[in-house]
Parts: sequence; C-alpha cells; structure tokens
Amino acid sequence: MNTFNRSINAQTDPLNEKARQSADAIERLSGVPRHDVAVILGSGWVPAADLIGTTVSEFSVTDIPHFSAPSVDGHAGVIRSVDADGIKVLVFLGRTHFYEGKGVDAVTHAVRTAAAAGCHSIVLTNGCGGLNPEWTPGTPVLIKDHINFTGHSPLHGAHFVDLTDLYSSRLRKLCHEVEPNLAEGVYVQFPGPMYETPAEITMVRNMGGTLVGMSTTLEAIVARSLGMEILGLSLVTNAAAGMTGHPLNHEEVLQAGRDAATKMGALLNHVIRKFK
Ligand code: 8IG
Repeated sequence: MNTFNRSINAQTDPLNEKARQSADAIERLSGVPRHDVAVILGSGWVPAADLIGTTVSEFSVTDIPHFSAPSVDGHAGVIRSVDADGIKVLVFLGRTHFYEGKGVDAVTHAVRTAAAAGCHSIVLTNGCGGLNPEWTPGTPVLIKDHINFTGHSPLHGAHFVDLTDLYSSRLRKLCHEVEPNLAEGVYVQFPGPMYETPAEITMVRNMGGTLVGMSTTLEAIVARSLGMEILGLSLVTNAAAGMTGHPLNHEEVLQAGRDAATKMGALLNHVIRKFK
C-alpha cells in the first residue's frame, strides 16, 4: 500500500478516492500489497502481455469498482499482476478511449488507480498511424513528446502541471540501451474514432507531429500530475491517411500487432527490469 499516494489522493478529490477503492480491490484480488510499475497495453500490444514476466493473477476490469468495460475489438478489459524479477507490474490489457464518450475521467481512471496502487512509473503503449514513410507497419517508436489535440484537459481545477520532459528522457535512454535504433516521434492525439483525412495529416506534419492516435496524451498528463515517471511507446500499425493511397482498416491494425508482439514483448520485458 502506498500511504503517500493514498493520503494525497484522499484529500485531493473524489476521482482519486475512487482510484483508491479500485486499488484496494486490486490489492485484495491479487494479494500483492503494492505495485511498482504500471503498463497500459493499447491496440496491437495485448499479444505482447505474456512476455512481460510471470503472471501472478488476472482479473476482469468488471471485477474492480469504477472501471468501465471496454467496447473495442483488441482491447481485452483485463488487469494482470505480473512479477518481472521481483518488480511488481500492474498490466492493463486494454483501456477506455476518449471516443467512447464516457468522459476524460473514465479515460484516466486506470492511471489514477495505478498511482493509488503504488506505481511510480507507467508505460503507456498504443497503436497508431505513422507519418514517417520509413516506419512500416510493425515499427515501434518511442514517444518523445505529444500534442493533445483532443481539445480537452483531463485535470480539474487550477492545477498547473509542468509537462517538460513529460516522456522521461531517462526512460527513453534505457530503451535505447535495449534497442539502439529505436526511433522517436511526436504523438498527436485526435479525439477519434474516425481516422484523419489526408488534409489533417498534412496539418499534423506542419505542426511537428509524426505519430497520430486516439489515446495516451490525456493519460500521460494525469500520470505526470500524480508524480509518475512516464514511458510512451507507439507501435506504428499503419501509414497515416493519404500516404499510401489505400484506406485504413482496424483488422490491419490488429494483424500488425500480432506480427510485432514478440518484438514488443521482449522490449517491454527488458526495459521494465531496468526501471529500478
Ligand atoms: I492503430 O492512423 C491507429 N490508431 N488517429 N490515426 C489515428 N489513430 C490511429 C491510427 C491512425 N492508427
């Protein structure tokens, strides 16, 4: 149990109180009093889950209070407690997306829960479109920064949070020790669920984005607000709209994930063990 986080959360607001209740349920169901690192697995990443470490226990998000069941193919709605050489990893197989219309608090509840469960670090993963033509489907890319293009904030009240080095340069360096050639990108979150138009991709390019997706930035902001160190990992599953002349489809996304699962799992496995 993370007394520090829990006492802060209980004072801060009802959201963090709900997260504390979710974390209590996770502690009860897993028998693990405190987790160290959280991992949220997005589109294409779920098949990599088995490679992170030894599964201690697994439960459905529907067994935990305040979680909503996911509604998208390829998002399993499962929480696992995993042991990676003594590092207690809380793995969320799937997430709630902003486009589900449940609001920013539903989107960030897993992050608040991870903090309440004691996690000092979080790995946010996603499947996304890539603007760099060298990033063929199945290419992992480190997120070095983001643009929150949802038009929404996940924070409440006059809560001024610094977002410089949001995606920890220390953790990115650890990734480069494992995979020296890992590319870095700027992730732009759109509200979704539609993919972009080619004109929107031109806009993204002009504003400095190199990855486009529908998750991660709202979660990263909340994770930072709760003092967590953040690693962001994208799996490019498709070229961004208008780049290939072919339309985008969700099955292609899932297949790229299955094809890249072994590589992604090995990366997570190696990197998490270095987190300390
Ligand atoms: I996977 O091309 C995946 N998710 N916005 N654009 C957006 N989200 C995505 C994309 C994409 N591919």
